[in-house]
Amino acid sequence: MKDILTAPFMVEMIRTVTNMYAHGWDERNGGNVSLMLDENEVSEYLDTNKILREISIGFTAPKLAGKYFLVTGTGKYFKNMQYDPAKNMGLFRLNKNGDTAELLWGYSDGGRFTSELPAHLMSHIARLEVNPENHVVMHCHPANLLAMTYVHSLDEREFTRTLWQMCTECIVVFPDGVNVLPWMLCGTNEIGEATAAKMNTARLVVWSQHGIYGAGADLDETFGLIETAEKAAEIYMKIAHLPLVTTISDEQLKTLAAAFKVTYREGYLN
Ligand code: 2HA
Ligand code: ZN
Repeated sequence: MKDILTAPFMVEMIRTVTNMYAHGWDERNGGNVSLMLDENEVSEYLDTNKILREISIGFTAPKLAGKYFLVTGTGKYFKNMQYDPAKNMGLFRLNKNGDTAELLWGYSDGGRFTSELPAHLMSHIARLEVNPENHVVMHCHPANLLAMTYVHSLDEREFTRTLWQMCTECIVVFPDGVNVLPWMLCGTNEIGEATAAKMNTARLVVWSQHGIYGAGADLDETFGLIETAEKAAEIYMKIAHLPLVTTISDEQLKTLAAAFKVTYREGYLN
C-alpha cells in the first residue's frame, strides 16, 4: 500500500483547507469539506476491508450507499489540518444501508465527521442528479457574503443580480446564481434538507448570518466558486453605502453570457 498522505486527493484537500483558513473563511473550527472518492482511488492507499469503527450518521442516504468520502472532523481547526491530517479528517465508506459511516482512516483521536454531515451528503445527492461529475461540497464563513446577509435583501434573484453586477466575470463563473436560506439552526437534518433542496438549482447556497455552501466537480472549482462570490460581496460591501454612479447593465450581462456561452438563471435578467 502507498502512503495515503501522498495521495493526490489528500494533498489537494490539505492545500485547499489550508488556503481557506488563509483567506479568513474558517476561524476556529468553522467550515467543513467533503470530497467523494472512487474505490479504485482509495484502494491504492487503504485496505477497504479493514473497518476501524462504525459511526451512525443519524439519517439514511441510500443513494450514496457504498460511496467513499474524505470529510473534515467535527470541532477541528482548518488551521491545524496540515500538521495532523489523520486527527483532523477521516475517510469512510457509507455502508449498504446508507446509514453508517465505515471508518477506514482518520479521526485518530476518537473523533468523528463534521456536525454538518447531513447538509454535505444531502447536497452531494442533489448535485449528483444535476451533474454526475460532482465530487465536492464545501462550507465556510466568508466575511463579506455574511455581512451582505445583514444589509441586502435575501430574495435570491435580487441577491444574485447584485453579485453579478459587482464583477464582470461573476455571471460567467456562477450563471446558475446563488440561492439563499434564511437563518436556521445549523448541524441539523432540517438545514441539510433545506440546503439540498436549494442545491437543485444552484451550486452556491448562502446560509444567512452564517456562511455559504458550494458544490463542484473538484476542490479547485468549488473553492473558485466561493472565492468569486466572496469577491463580489466584498465589492458590494465597499460601495453599498456610496452613491451608485455606474453599474453593469442587464444588456451587458446578456452580452457576457452570450460571449462565454453560459446559460444564466432563467428570468434573472430584465
Ligand atoms: O463548526 O461551520 O456550521 C463548523 C461549522 C458549522
Ligand atoms: Zn458553519
